[in-house]
Amino acid sequence: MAGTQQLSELSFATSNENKFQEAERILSNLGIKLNFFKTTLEEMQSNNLSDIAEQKAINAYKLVQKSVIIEDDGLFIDSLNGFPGPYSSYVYDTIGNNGIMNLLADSKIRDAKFVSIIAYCDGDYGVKLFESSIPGKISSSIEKGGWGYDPIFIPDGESKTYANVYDKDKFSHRAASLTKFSNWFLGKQKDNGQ
Ligand code: ITT
Repeated sequence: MAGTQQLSELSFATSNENKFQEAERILSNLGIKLNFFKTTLEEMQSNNLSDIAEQKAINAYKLVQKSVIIEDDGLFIDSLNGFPGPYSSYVYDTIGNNGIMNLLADSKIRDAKFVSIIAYCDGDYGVKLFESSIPGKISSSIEKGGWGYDPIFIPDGESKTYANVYDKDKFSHRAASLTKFSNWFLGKQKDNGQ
């Protein structure tokens, strides 16, 4: 349609609606329309987030059969030698934020980082990974609001957790990896004349 800018389109395969909603908002501001492909993807057991993300993207492409992204995240806590890291989803579903608080009860050192890997896959290109991480701290108590680990993760430079910061989408681990991805993806589309 004349005068209407066409958004580039692709799917995000995830079981996690919160992840999708944030990613949809972030990417629409960058000119990409994201479709929700709701599914629980098979995840390999590995200590390496990149390996998990790569395999997840291949599994997602088999299902979606079109350009697709997945995201794999991990909360890495320094004093726990990086735990829960690649096991963040399982740990959240089992011991949750209360369990993390208990593990850190005697710990003054509460440094942590949140890592996001976006993995893109299509039939021609194969898989490409985009990784970002945000340093921060585990709070001394569980705040109200947000989802997942939001109530216990304070990004550096902020006094509140992700659950209560003013605009998480502006600087989150997800925003950073999606920005890297969109730069590459929109450039690739331009090169292909789309
Ligand atoms: P998928 O279907 O996309 O795999 P998932 O929730 O299992 O969804 P991950 O394995 O990537 O996703 O997630 C690791 C854990 O970290 C999981 O418990 C998430 O809820 C949590 N998490 C990821 N990003 C978060 C964020 O921005 N804020 C709070 N918690 C987050």
